[in-house]
Amino acid sequence: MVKIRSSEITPEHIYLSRRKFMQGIGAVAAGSVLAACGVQAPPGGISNNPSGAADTPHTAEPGPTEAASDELGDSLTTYEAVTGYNNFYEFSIDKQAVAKLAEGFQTSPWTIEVGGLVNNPKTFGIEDLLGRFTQEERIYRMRCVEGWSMLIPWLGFPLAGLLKEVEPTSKAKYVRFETLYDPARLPGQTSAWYEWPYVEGLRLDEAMLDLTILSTGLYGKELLPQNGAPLRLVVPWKYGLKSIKSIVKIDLVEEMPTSLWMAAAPHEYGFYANVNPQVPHPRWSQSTERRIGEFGRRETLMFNGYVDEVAHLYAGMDLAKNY
Ligand SMILES: Nc1nc2c(c(=O)[nH]1)N[C@H]1C(S)=C(S)[C@@H](COP(=O)(O)O)O[C@H]1N2
Ligand SMILES: [Mo]
Repeated sequence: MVKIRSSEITPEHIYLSRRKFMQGIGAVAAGSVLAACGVQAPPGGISNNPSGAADTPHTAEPGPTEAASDELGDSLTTYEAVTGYNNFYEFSIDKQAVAKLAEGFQTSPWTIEVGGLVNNPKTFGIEDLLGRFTQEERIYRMRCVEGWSMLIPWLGFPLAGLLKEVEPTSKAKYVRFETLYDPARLPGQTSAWYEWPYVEGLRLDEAMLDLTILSTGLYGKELLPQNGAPLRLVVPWKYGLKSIKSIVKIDLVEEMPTSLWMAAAPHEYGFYANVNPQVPHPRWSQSTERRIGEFGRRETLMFNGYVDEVAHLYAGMDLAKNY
């Protein structure tokens, strides 16, 4: 069992921005409503559209987040860096080439099939999800397993809400996610180095945690293709590789899913991928990280600073073995 030093425990009052963006949108294209609501959301939250009626879409530049920092006092990573320095191997392994290559990637129409061990399997259009679940802002640290990190104001909704709708059966123990497989549109999928499509997984209790969200936007704007439009997972206490992009399929399963990274390099990547400064990657230390936009390196925090929220999930587990 890895000891958690008290210096690594986050402050009591975790600041999670919960500005509510929208509820029950009507027939208007989801993207424009999302953008419009980003502009109009009043400080302090609550839907700006309590009647549920569709607003006239606005095309004004979506407003940035009202908060400039996280609960640790660190500044948001710039929009330019968040949308210009990306890992998305379906487009390129060159982080600075992804955005350009992803330009024009069609994210509409888009459906997400949710099934497996559930009583109520359902296929959702992306606009159904935007209409059904209130989009909240969550300011989360993102720590890539490669040793760099960002602070990102996401828009999204808890995965738990979606899972409750499909009613997992008592046999369901894990959630398995799949990215779109379409080599014509995702040229990186022609590379034989990896087993496509990209797959990730969570234990059901990890998936049900309020911290775990499906994201549809960031910085008050619609998600861009390079960030995993139109729907990607965000699991902030785990290395960024768990936060799978451009999801088309979510299955409740009994067995632990094998992720793309577990299949590609089983000695380097396990199922959990929890951020842990005390468990090195076989080829490099994980004790520090480079926050994009900063000089020098900073200490990596246990569970990426979300100890209070998640440590109980791993009580009694050997985190060096269950990497
Ligand atoms: N489908 C898919 N999802 C993915 C990846 C990818 O290559 N393909 N890269 C992962 C990795 S390693 C990281 S660090 C994050 C990066 O997210 P960002 O580009 O939005 O910052 O996405 C994750 N999700
Ligand atoms: Mo990553």
